[in-house]
Amino acid sequence: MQIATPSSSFSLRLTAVAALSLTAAVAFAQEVQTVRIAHAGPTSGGIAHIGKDTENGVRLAIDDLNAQALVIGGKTIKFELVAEDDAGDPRQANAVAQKLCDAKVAGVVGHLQSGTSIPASTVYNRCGLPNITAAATNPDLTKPGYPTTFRLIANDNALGSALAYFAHDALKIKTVAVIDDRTAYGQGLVGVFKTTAQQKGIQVVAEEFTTDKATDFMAILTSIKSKKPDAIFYGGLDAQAGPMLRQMEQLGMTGVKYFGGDAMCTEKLTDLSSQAGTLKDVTCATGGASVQKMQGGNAWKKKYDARFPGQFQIYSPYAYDATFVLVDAMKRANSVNPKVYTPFIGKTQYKGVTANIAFTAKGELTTPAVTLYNYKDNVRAALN
Ligand code: ABU
Repeated sequence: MQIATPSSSFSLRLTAVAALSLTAAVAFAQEVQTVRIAHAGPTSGGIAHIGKDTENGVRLAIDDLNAQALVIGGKTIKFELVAEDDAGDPRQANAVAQKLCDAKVAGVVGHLQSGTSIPASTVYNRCGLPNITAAATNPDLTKPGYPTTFRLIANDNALGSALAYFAHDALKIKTVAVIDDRTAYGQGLVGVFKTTAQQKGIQVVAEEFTTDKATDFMAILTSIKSKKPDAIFYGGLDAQAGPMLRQMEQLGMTGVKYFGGDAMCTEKLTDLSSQAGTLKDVTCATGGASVQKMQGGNAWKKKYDARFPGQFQIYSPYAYDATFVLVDAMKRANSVNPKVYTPFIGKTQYKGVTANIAFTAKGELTTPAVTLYNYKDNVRAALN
């Protein structure tokens, strides 16, 4: 039997203390902190398919981030999605924004529409919560220069003028009728298109409006038809553009060129128009590269399609990158506290799926891209 001498008992005690501290250190390193990132957008209503696609982008990013078991501020971070539906309604968006401020989430990807993003951005700025939109394109969003607001896509100045140049230079359009849906997006986009088109010598022969809830466009289309424009420019969503294209076909307006921005430039426009013959007259613009031309696009799309079959629309890769941009700033700040990490977002140099991402002082992309699409054989196809 071995008897412990005073010195061996001392060394046993030391070993026990060392083992205890090691256990504590391991426990400390493994302490898990849950960090909630929100997506806010319309996941109900007429463009729920676009809202869900965007939310899917955040969900996929959170899965990929959790697989990395990131350590920030000495803790292993488990990211969690908080999904909020603003129903595309500015008042509900304000309520959602206040709820997310009160819930102290770490960051927001959203909102999707300009009419919701603009008022919500003021709420987020008040509570110091960073918000990155992957979709809203009205230039007014970044005009206040809130340090909390960022946009990961080209804005309507780029989309509207690219479409006006294409209409004039490529399609030799001489006359156009414009229609907007009375939203911040629709009115803003039509405004940019109209100004640029007129500068190029295109004559605006009719100006009409509808709403983002309308389904019947026969009256305004009949009025426009009587003016015989070469083209119609629509500032609005695919939920209206689809039925409008179908009604144009019913009125014998096949051959009239039809232009619009990113919110109607979806894969679902084909179904929403019931594969109308007028679909072949559509040219629309989105604020980024096509997925096929994005630096990480093809591999990313494969992963997205495997996880969310048949749900891809437009903005999910931008929402995916927006989530990573928030977390990249957290990593550089070594903090998940919005007060600490928000200033790091402005200094982003992030190689994303969509592009190399960096922001201007106002929170716009430094090098935004624009892609034009048409619908060849009822399938959306990039022109550039
Ligand atoms: N940019 C398309 C989404 C609609 C919007 O900006 O309101």
